[in-house]
Amino acid sequence: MPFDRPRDTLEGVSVDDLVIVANRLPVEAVENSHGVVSWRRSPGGLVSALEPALTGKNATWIGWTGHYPKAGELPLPPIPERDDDRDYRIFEVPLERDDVEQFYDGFSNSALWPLYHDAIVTPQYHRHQFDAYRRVNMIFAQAAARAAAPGSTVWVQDYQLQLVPAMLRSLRPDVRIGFFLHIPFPAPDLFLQLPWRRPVVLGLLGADLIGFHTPGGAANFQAVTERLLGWPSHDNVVEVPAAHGGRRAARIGAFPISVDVGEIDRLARDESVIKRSIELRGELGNPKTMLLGVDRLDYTKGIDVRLRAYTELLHERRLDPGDTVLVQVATPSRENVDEYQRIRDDVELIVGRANGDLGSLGAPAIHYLRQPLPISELVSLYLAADIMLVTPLRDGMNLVCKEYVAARVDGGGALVLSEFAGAARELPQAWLVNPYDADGVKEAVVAAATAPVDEKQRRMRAMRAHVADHDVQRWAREFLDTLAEGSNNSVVRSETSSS
Ligand code: ADQ
Repeated sequence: MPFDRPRDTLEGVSVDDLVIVANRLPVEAVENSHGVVSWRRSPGGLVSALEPALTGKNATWIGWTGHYPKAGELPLPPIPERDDDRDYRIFEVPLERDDVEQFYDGFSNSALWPLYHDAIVTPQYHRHQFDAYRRVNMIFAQAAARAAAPGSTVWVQDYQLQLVPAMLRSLRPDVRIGFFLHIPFPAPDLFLQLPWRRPVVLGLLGADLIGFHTPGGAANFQAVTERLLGWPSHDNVVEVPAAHGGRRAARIGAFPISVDVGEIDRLARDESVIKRSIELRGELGNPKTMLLGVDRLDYTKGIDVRLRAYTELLHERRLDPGDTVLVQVATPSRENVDEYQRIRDDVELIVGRANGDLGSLGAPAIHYLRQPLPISELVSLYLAADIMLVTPLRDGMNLVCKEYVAARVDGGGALVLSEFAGAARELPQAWLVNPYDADGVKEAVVAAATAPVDEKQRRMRAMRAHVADHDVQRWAREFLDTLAEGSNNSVVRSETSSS
């Protein structure tokens, strides 16, 4: 019977070997006060999620440093292949300025990102940018093909690398390939706008397992494959014609990502973090109610939505300007893309107007920081905030709301959460809002601010129980276990297929 996978080549070979392929590496360059650049572990969920899976294995992480050579700048020092905190290898994919402009700022962040987020801003489709996307995806696929041991597992991450699974399969049919999409997969009618929809879907179907945050994303993808390719699919499996005849199974599943609950819990109980949270409230003038937003400065996050709602509530005196503060921390992001400059301007206009109209000397209505903060400072802010505002117009999951819940070891706090964040399915006890309904957002903020303490605690208890049981390490384990399980039955015999 024709099988696509030459299984005999796997015999006697360790299948534990794991290669992660992600746009970014798990290390970042930092410069000390003497101008000396070194590498340190990147903060962020993906690194904590995947490190337990990588540790103790013969493992490699392939990605880009986030820098490209600029005229007159000294080159960055080489990344140590291994160091004390890390027992897996790093394999750098160098990107040139043109790649960054066309593949990253261009096709990834000006076409795919807006399209996959419900076309909140108009996606820009340019042939030369897709050509760069294809070229850079091939560079990543070739790097993975070189780094993967025979029969090993390769796990490709996110929308920047959707062509890698099929490219890698053609280079290395012996490896097991997983793909996870960290952003939403849109409704079929939207996705089908994409001029290069077919290569993107075929690229993804090169994987043995394609993971999404929600069942809705998985269902959208399955509907697209049916409409576009007409290949049989059932029970979350698409039957893909295989290179050597017959069919192979590409499985589709929902794996909601989460946060490093253990680490956030540890920080939230740390004395210096607790002390800092008390200090922060003091610095804000010990208001009766403190509201908080923490986001990348991205137009999908609905930062403007919440700031407008809050400002109107102050104007209407439904919140007391003398006794309420809002802190918005927004980390700069993708600043070369026009739409990101526009959202920055919009947000800063709202903040400026609110403070001009409603603030007083030394007591602005909105405290706005456009900077990244260390996670310990974020946890202090989470502990200090009475109400967390998470109002994206669309979000694959949203980790900030789960970080807030994980940090509230005191059982306090209240979460206002957009229905259009993937996390809303798991946290129905939040005050859920439609971010397009300005009055609804205002109602929810007032309801969260005025709810009885026992109601807030009841809601928070339920959310904490869910998050405690579904941490990011569980997410990685479940994806990799599902990928491994499929290796024995991922071959569909041609005569049993239902085409
Ligand atoms: P993002 O769009 O980046 O992630 P999110 O899930 O909220 O969005 O994660 C942001 C992370 O950045 C959080 O861990 C947060 O703490 C951190 N962060 C935000 N502002 C910060 C600041 N000022 N300083 C320091 N850290 C800050 C994409 C998808 C999401 C999906 C994740 C993971 O868009 O939907 O949840 O990937 O799959």
